Amino acid sequence: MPRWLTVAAAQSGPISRDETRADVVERLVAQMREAHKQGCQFIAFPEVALTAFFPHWWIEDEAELDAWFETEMPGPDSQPLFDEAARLGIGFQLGYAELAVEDGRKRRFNSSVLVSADGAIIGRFRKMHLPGHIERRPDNPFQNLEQRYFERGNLGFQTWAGFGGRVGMCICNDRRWPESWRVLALKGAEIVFCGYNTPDNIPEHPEMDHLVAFHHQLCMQSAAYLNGMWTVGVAKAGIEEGVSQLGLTSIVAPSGQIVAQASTLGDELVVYRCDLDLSTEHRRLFNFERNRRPEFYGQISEQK
Ligand code: CDT
Repeated sequence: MPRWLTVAAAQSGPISRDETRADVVERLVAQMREAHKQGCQFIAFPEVALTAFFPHWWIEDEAELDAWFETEMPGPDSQPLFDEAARLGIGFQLGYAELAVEDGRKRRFNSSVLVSADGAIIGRFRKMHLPGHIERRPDNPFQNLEQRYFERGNLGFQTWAGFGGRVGMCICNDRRWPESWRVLALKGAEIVFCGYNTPDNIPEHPEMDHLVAFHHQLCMQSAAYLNGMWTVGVAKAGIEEGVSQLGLTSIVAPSGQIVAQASTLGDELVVYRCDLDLSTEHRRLFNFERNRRPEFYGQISEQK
C-alpha cells in the first residue's frame, strides 16, 4: 500500500547581504503557503536559509560574525515560520547557522531542524563535513570559510519518525560522502532532506567547473539508488553577492531517477507526491540483511 507524502523542495533565489531575516522569513512563509495550496504536507528549505551564505566572506570582527548566527530556534525573526506551519498543519526542515553555548563555551554549527506539522522541533542535525579552508585566500574571488566559522557537528546522523515514515537530514557537503547516506539508510531513513549552497565554479580548479552540476546530481541520484531512499536536495541558487550558485533543486526517487527539478535560479517550489513505500520495496530488492555483510568484505586497513 502506498504511503504518500507530498513534498515541496523550496529553492531560494539569492539573498542579499543587507536583506533582513524578517524579509527572508516573509519569502519562506510565502513559499510555505504556496506549498500548502499545492497539497504539500512538508516543505524543505536550503542550508543557512535565513541569510546570505556568509562563509563566502572574510569576517574578522567576532561580533560581526556572531550576527550571522541564530542564538535560539525559533527566534523572534523565525517564529512566524513556525506559527504559519502550525496554522497550516505543514511540517518543514530549515537550515540555519547556530550559535550555541555548550560545555561553557561558544560553539558555532551549520545546523538544521526538523519541525512537525504542529510547529514543534522533533529533530536536530549539525553538519558533519565542513568544506573549504581556515585561512584567508585573497586571490580567490570568494572565500569558502566553513572550516573557520563552524565546528564539525556533534550529533551524528539521526533519523526521526514522522510524516508517515522515517526522515533524515544532512547538509550540503555531507552529500558528497557515501557514509552520510549509508548511515542514514541503516538507521531507517526513507527520505532525506539536504539543503545546499554550492558555487557553480571552483576558483582553484576551473578545469572542474563543467562537472559541478554533474557531481551534485551524481551524489543525489546514487545516494537514492544505492540506499533505496528518496533524496531531496534544496538549493540556494543564483548570483548571491557576486557568487554564482548552482540551482538544480530536485527530488530523487529510490530508483535513482530525478522525478522533479527546478527550472530557474530563483525562489521556486519543486513539488512531488512521494510514495515512501518505494523505499521499502527497493530495500527488499537489495536485501541488505542477506547481502550486505561487512564481515565478509575483508579487514579495512587504509593503504597510503
Ligand atoms: N556549503 C557547502 O558545503 N558547499 C560545498 C562547496 C564545495 S566546492 C566543490 C559543497 O559541497 O557543495
